[in-house]
Amino acid sequence: MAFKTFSLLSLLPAYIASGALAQQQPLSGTETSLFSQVNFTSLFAPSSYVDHKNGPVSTWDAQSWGLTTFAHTSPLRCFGGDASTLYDVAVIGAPFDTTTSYRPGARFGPNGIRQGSRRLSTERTNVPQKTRISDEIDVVDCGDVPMVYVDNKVALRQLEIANAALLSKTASRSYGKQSIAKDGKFHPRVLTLGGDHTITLPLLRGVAQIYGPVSVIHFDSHLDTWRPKPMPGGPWLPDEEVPVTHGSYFWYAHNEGLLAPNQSNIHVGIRNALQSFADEDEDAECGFHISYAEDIEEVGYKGIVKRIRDVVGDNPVYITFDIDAVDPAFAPATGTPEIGGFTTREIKKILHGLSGLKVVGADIVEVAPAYDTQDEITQIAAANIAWEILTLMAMTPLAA
Ligand SMILES: [Mn+2]
Repeated sequence: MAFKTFSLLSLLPAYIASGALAQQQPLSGTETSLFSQVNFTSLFAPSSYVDHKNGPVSTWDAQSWGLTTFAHTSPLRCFGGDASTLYDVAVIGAPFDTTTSYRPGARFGPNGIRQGSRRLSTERTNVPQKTRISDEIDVVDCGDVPMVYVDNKVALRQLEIANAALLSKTASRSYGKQSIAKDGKFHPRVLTLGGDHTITLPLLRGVAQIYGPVSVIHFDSHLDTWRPKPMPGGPWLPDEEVPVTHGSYFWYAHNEGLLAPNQSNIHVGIRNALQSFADEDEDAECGFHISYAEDIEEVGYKGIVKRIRDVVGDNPVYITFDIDAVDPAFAPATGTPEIGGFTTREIKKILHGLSGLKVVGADIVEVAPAYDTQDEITQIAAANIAWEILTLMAMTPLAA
């Protein structure tokens, strides 16, 4: 203790001599002199969003104004005044949770994940990946897609239309090459903050429209390929249609031809109880391999990464991440928690192992902030996972 005091004091003369203290003297006649000397309009003016192709675009700026966007990306009115601005990745929120089978609340997931991302920035370097997102791609936050909360069908269509509109735009970068898109052009990629897992169905429809069927890497503790059937909770009225839910959307995706053929899709982190082993057979019929949560002990993260890469090959990849893939100790705030999941450290290692894959789109879903701890542990985990996925997008352009 004494040693510390001594060493600090010994620095004081040099500190005073440097004039550092003098600069901290209170200003005399404060307000008057400040207002006459400082141009506050320029001092506090939002720094511009820099569109890679066209240069600065005047817009809001999260860093200056404290508006909470994902990882301090620039907020953009993607369907309004800024519709002509170019970007490479659009972050959107999908505030929807009315097909949840257990705990609702994921409609507040987009806000929660943005809140959890306040210490992240696309301008900071991802050290293990040796990548700074902002060096490679222009990322903006388009805010939340309006999704009505009184009619699931309408809400999901709203998301489908908004996603398709964003995907059909032209990306900021083109690399002087052909892209892997069906039309050979470079389109923005969309990273969606959910929302319950049903949102992946309309999102995949948009992706398939641009790229054709894609290999899905599905992080989850649940299969989500269940055949649509009346859900528990009471007798189903015989004349009512059975709606899509967050447990059946992949069954629809397979039936609509949105998933890459030849068993080139994979679940990672599965550990839920089944109705029967027939569930696994039906899952395989939807084109999926299963990597169980226990694999982290059996084959380690390297074994899981190898299995994923073997399954998806060179296909375009869509990553959909249910936060319940992570253990409830690290991510308790979710609709259907299952014990025995991954640690956040294991998840990072697995995601780092996916570098080089062509990630055409991604979502992170089932974050229900109302069940989170006061320290926002789930929201912070989800935000960091989304940031890792953005890094994967930054590392690998969609060039053919
Ligand atoms: Mn799940």
